[in-house]
Amino acid sequence: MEKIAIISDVHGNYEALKTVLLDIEKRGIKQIYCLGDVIGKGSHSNECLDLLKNCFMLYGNWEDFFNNKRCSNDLDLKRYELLNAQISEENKNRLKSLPLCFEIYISGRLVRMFHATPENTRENVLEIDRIERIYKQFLPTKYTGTEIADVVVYAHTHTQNLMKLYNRTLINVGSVGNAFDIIRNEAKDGKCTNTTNADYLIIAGEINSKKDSSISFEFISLNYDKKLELEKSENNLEKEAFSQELLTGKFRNIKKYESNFNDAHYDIDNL
Ligand SMILES: [Mn+2]
Repeated sequence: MEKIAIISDVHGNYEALKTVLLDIEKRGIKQIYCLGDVIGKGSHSNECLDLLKNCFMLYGNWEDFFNNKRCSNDLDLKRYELLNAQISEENKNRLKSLPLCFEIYISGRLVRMFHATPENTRENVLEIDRIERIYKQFLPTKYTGTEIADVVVYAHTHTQNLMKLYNRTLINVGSVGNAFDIIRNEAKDGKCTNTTNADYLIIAGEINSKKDSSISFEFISLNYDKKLELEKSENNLEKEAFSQELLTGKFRNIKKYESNFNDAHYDIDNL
């Protein structure tokens, strides 16, 4: 039985990433996959890219934003300029060649990984969405292979989740450096401690094997030094909003969970 680690949404949070990488190393896991959004929001985008030099990386919405300078307002432009000043030429070149999707067989299952959906890096799929919308996560697109996936591993919404659907498995690995809740229901929500940790996923099974055998998924949630990370966060345009997210686990544009939330999710920005 081999193990792989899947991380995502580091968002320039150096302390969180260091804590996660140390944990992965302690467990003797050699292979790490990163599902994108290494950069942006936090202050240490370049340092995080350096730490992930030997890690397989996919494209997230923040890499897409930076590569293609997708600025639609003043804040975007400032964010772009700050990243442009922080990121080394070598790392900029690396960001240009990231794939959107990755597929691997583990214990006979086709495991497909991407940042948000098999079609783009910025659409939000949440556990409260309609079932057919969630099911679309398994379907092939022009960016993927031609099969329906058995297991889909994605991220983008910064919250860990595992769901079995039509005998398939959908997993959100959560976020290493910017874990939070997009939605909260004050009457129903439990403790929020978990949403301020550094989160990632481990899969154990026969890697690169099409033969059916055992597979398991393990969520890891690690405490890390948030205060130190924030102390070292100079030159950050969004320090206040980012601090609030790190310390309280509340997304800056948090929505109250309403029954009609399904129709509003396209509006969420800053993920
Ligand atoms: Mn993100």
